[in-house]
Amino acid sequence: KSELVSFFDEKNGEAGKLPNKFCDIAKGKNLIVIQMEALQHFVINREINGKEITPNLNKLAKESLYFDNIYVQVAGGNTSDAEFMTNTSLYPAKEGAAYFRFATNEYNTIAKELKNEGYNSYALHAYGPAFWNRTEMYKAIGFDTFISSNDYVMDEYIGWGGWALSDDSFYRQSMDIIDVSSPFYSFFITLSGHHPYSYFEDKQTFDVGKYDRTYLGNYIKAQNYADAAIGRFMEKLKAMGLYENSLIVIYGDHTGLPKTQAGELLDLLQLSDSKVDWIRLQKIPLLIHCPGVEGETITTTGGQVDIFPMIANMMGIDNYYAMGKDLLNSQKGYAVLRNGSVLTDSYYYCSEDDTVYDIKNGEVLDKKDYEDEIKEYQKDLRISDIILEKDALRKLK
Ligand code: GP9
Repeated sequence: KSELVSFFDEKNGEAGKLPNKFCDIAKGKNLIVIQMEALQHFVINREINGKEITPNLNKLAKESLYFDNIYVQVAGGNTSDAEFMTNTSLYPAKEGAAYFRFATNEYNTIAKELKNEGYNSYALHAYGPAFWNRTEMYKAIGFDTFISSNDYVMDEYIGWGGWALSDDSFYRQSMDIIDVSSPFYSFFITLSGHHPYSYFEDKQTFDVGKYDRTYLGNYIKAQNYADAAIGRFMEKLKAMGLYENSLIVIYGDHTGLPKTQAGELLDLLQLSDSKVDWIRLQKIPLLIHCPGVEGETITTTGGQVDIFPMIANMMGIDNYYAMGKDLLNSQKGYAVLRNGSVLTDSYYYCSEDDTVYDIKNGEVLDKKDYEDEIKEYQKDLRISDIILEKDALRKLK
């Protein structure tokens, strides 16, 4: 207990000394979080044959706080780990999935904090509610309502090999369900970008050139569709008068192209097969759109565990026990991965070969110069593990 108390006292004490940009700027606004399936960072602002893969997200990124150095931190729980980090700012479980192993724990969450402010909260996902143990875990996260495939009319199938509800239909039906007459937090989990991307194999929805009928080509078509659906959803929010009255957060949950499919991707991006090139591809885009805040690209290194602290600061809610940091008010950026690897603005510590690399040029650096800092960052995993395994937040409170 004393280790946890002093960790959070020190962390919050340090954070309290920093300037506080964007504090309370979205207080009272609705919160719309969209976790996009397998949306990787490299598709943003990228063209193939002169055409943008994600024109709608690119446009939105220009009008948003756009974070372009956010590393994927999911582990055994994959999509559910991304949800878990966003809603609790804790790291994924050391083994297995937190959604299964720790579904009865006490958590500090966005939904619970916003409940105190009078918000209704919704988790929306057009798939079976038992998948990833969501029904149970959403009780612990504190969502008031879980809208699942039991509630959607399966009227258009796109993605996940062509048998998951399309993002278009998902957004459209969701907005018919959410009560927008009072403040709400809606957490959308999309599916159209789910592998296999074979639904798009024979579709000519986007010209992927020489990658046509390849795994990469199909992935790009899937993300191009997901982008178009997001574009239509944003237009709907504008028409409903919600766009200007909501904090909108969009990010990818995890990567969609495994190492076994690396060849075509490295070819597209003209990259080598080095450790540093590959780790730099393990990123997702993060956009925070807040009415009245001008667009800006934030290059500070972070991870998915940092999303809650930024939402908390902007919406004026508590996040004392967050493991993440507010990247808009941090001096230094870093991301710890579940395997103990560490990424910072300047280096990559790879736990697999116990080596430190320059993040820009891949040169091997002298580990002695970094090991104290690396150990300090890795301590985050230990603290988060104690919280999960001992159900410590219940006791601390
Ligand atoms: C299923 C969806 C996919 O409900 O969230 O999860 P994933 O297979 O990507 O972990």
